[in-house]
Amino acid sequence: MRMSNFLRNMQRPITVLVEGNIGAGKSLFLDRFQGLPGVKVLEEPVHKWRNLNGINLLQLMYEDPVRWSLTFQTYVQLTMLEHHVENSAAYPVKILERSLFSARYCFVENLKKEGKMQPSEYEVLDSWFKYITCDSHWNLGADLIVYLKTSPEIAYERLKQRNRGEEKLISLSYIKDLHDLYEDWLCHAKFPVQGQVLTIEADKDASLLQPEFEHVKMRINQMLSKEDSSPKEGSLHNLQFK
Ligand code: TTP
Ligand code: MG
Repeated sequence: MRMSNFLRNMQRPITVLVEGNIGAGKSLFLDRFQGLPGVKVLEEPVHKWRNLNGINLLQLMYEDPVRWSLTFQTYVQLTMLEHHVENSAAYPVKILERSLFSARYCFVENLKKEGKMQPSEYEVLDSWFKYITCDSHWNLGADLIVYLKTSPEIAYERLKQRNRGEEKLISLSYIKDLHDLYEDWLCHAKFPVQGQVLTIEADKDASLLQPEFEHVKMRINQMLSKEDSSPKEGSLHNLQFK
């Protein structure tokens, strides 16, 4: 069997992407899934972006995006791919913070629009993206996209409060532009959408999102039950979150 066919035919766990603007509360929402049986939670690899053999690519990108955005987004694309394909055979459910898709449709798109990424750089990155995500290579789809939707002002307020050093240079208009691209992708389907979208109004405090969390668990349970009626090899039967 050719390698590409082998990879395409590999079983993929039920895959949930948690998406939303910077400061939307993705990490806090993801924390709720930690420790659930059969669930692999993969947080966004920001620590790698801040320390690649001692180099802080995130900092370089914010300080001088014209010079560093291609380098940074190339590394983001690699680390996101690592998460998508991480072998989690023991887990029937995998939950990712962000994805290859938001990196491409929101961040890279925005850098190009702002003129911070050259058309030549954008095309090279996009060629890699197309190669990676094209059906014949990896099985990278998703079953559910949980979109934590915030107003840009609230997301901006949160990131100011959390005070991550590299993000001091972020402006409200940058957050607004990212918000519009998220809306273009997940509400208006201006880019391909990989799975069902569940939108959660996330302006309220993260501590108040328990009902929404229960709803996501219920949706995952429904998907697991469907699988049990035609079980995939390696899937756990009767896995129900309580
Ligand atoms: P965020 O997605 O903002 O992660 P977060 O943990 O800050 O979000 P939340 O509060 O919702 O948990 O990503 C971290 C940083 O990386 C942020 O400054 C934005 C930046 N980034 C890019 O510049 N390009 C990209 O493609 C991605 C995915 C992130
Ligand atoms: Mg986070």
